[in-house]
Amino acid sequence: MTSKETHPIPLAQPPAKFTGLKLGVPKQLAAGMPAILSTAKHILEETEPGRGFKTLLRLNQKKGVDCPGCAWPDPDGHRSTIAEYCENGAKAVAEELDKGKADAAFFSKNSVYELSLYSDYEIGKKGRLQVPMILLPGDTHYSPISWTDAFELIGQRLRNLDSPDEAIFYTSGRTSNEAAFLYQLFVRQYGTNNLPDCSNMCHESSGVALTETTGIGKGSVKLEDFYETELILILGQNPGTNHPRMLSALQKAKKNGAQIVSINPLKEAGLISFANPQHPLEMLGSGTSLSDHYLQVKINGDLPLLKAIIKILYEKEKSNPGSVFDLNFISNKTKGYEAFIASIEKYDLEELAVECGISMADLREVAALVASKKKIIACWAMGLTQHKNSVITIAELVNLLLLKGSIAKPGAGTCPVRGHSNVQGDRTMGIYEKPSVSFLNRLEQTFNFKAPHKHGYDTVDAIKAMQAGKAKVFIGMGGNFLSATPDTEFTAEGLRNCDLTVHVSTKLNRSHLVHGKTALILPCLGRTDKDIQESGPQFVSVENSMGVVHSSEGKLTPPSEFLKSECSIVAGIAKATLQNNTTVNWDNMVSNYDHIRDAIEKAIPGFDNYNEQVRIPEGFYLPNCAREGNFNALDGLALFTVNEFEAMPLDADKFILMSIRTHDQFNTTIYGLHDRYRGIYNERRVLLMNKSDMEEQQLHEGDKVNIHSHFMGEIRTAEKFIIIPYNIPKQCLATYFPEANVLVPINSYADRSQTPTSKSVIVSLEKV
Ligand SMILES: Nc1nc2c(c(=O)[nH]1)N[C@H]1C(S)=C(S)[C@@H](COP(=O)(O)OP(=O)(O)OC[C@H]3O[C@@H](n4cnc5c(=O)[nH]c(N)nc54)[C@H](O)[C@@H]3O)O[C@H]1N2
Ligand SMILES: Nc1nc2c(c(=O)[nH]1)N[C@H]1C(S)=C(S)[C@@H](COP(=O)(O)OP(=O)(O)OC[C@H]3O[C@@H](n4cnc5c(=O)[nH]c(N)nc54)[C@H](O)[C@@H]3O)O[C@H]1N2
Ligand SMILES: [Mo]
Repeated sequence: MTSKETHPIPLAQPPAKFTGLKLGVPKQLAAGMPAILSTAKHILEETEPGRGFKTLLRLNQKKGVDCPGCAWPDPDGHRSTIAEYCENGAKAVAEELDKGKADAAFFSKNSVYELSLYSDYEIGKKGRLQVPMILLPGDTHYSPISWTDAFELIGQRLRNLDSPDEAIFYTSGRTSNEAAFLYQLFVRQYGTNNLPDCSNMCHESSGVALTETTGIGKGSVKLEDFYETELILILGQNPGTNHPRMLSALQKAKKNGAQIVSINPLKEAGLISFANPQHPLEMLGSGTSLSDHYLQVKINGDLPLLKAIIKILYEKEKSNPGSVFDLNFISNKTKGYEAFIASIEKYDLEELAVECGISMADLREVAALVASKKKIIACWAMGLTQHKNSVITIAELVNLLLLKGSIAKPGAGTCPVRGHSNVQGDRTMGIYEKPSVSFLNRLEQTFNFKAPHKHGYDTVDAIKAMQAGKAKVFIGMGGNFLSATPDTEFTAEGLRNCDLTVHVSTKLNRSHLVHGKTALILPCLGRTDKDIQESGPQFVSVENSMGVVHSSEGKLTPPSEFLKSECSIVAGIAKATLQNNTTVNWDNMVSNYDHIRDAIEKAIPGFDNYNEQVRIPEGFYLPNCAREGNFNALDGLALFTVNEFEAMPLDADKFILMSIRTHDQFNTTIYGLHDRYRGIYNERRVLLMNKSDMEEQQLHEGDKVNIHSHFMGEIRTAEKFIIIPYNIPKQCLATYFPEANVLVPINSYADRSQTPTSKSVIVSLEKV
């Protein structure tokens, strides 16, 4: 093996290499036949077809396996007899059933530096991890280690820290309720609340805004509400790619008479029309048209847009009180109305229209539609949550719903569409750096110990602590911390500073390659794998985007006999770390996951008779005060909030850049190189730009540019992107993450939620 001196430091960013762009035409229709072909291709190429198709048939079925893709709910009643899966769910399964093996021989052939030269797409194709691996100081290659030694090493390092607050325990959103509960219990028995998670980068802004206004950080709608609603607003979300099963719900809503308004800088195919692959006859036609109005808002123009609509509604309401607003609801169920209305008066409609980039005529049309409807659902995702002012934008959306009495009644409410399949459940289980006192009290009573009450680091603070040498051990329960987080090179410095980095993972990713002085990779079972413990086969449970908790059971033989479940890995680390200083019988918990669920029932409200209820095939709903309309966390009344809009003018040579997902990726996992719906093939290093901006900048299709981001006098650069003319508002740009993360400054995050501003990066371009 070569020594460290001859080996450069592994790369934190994928190499800036082009793969051969082919341009097509952006699509007007989502799913259809190409989706079916793409599903079959991924399953056939990446899995042994028997295993692949067998799993697809059980995906999202009652008592089946929860799709490791997104958190969109499954129908409570009838489920398609073919399968409740989508093209991208199939890709997620294919990824997990990868035929390859990243085994000890693979790691001995490839040094960590050599692996870092691969693209993220290539890294992801190296197969499932097989055995625990360790990288000691000075090593260039990972080598195998036994589970016992790995746990001992972690335990010893954690015990030797000056304070438990020098360790960070990250969670991604695939971790089951059972594993998440054990994990946070271990971390709190160890003595810290340093539990950052992917939610910090995702829907944190929604959680903050909804808790403040409706008393619960979750959405209020059920899937059935889509079938009786009159109007659906979809802001900052690309469901055709990221929540494809949502399109079936939108289609059903349309068939039942609902209208849809989409608010998005890009014309996304999945918001235009949809041919349901579950209904073969639809494949022949042009599909169901979805959006009745499409507002191509400027990036981060949603707050002025919402204010403009509210202002128009208020004008109508003033001339005929009660004709637009639900005055009964406002007076019985809310507070803060007067102050809110007073604040709206001072905005100038024309100025708001300019700021959001939508014509007065379009704003008036959409406002008239909103005025005429009583049951409205608002859906949103990352296009709303990843800006500096995200929390107030979402709070303004809640204001709009409150004015219309469109919350806590059938067919209406808030719908933040969650990302990872169990990100919501992980939070319910206590994966949170700022736990409430009541949560901690119940945990303490259940387990008879004193939990730390001081709040811990969220994702941004965790990175800063590592970079500053204040945190020394990083443990990741799933995820790809390096590539998912902002400011890639800064985060890399933080991880490299650590004495120990540990990743519990299914597949190789770049976070394993940019490592602490000692590094461990602990390979775990995935969703589709059979999990056998002392008492026999186990199932786990998850909570979807609408608060339904249900079971998920993998049935396939795991790809290696050495894999452990996340639950048993947590228990192994906990025992080695806490030794006798624990009130939990970890072996007993893991021997039968019913024991973990019994503990959850005692510690967390809403899980009465958990073991019984979780065995109901369709699962059960958790209580939701906003859905029930009692807003009890807020003295019974939902809150109108005053959200000031301040224009943030851009210099003429600057642009606002959003980093988004292609159709062929799941976050940092790159399934393929196409973005089919946007007509972009075989290339990820692209920059979508308005044609007239291109002319002004004297740029042409195919030109290559470096992107520089500008923040408080600091400049960061992402190299080599190909310009593509695209239908996008002026001064707005789009590219893909994780490549763009190097541009997102560590200190640029949403007020109050600290979510990195991945959708509003101020940049300039340099032709190369
Ligand atoms: N196949 C697949 N499924 C996934 C994922 C995946 O990567 N792949 N990721 C999962 C996760 S963790 C999440 S959080 C979700 C993400 O789901 P999305 O939020 O749909 O994902 P993004 O690609 O970030 O898309 C953001 C959308 O918002 C728009 N947008 C950007 N900025 C603005 C703005 O300022 N205003 C408005 N109105 N719109 C804006 C973009 O044009 C884009 O359509 O998907 C989940 N599901
Ligand atoms: N610029 C920019 N950055 C973003 C975003 C953006 O829109 N723009 N989106 C943000 C969002 S919404 C999110 S949620 C985060 C995502 O951040 P993360 O959740 O940290 O990232 P993922 O890419 O989902 O993690 C993928 C890795 O998880 C591991 N894995 C997969 N399945 C399992 C499993 O069952 N168990 C375990 N233990 N490991 C598993 C695999 O090793 C895989 O490599 O990224 C954020 N970063
Ligand atoms: Mo997410």
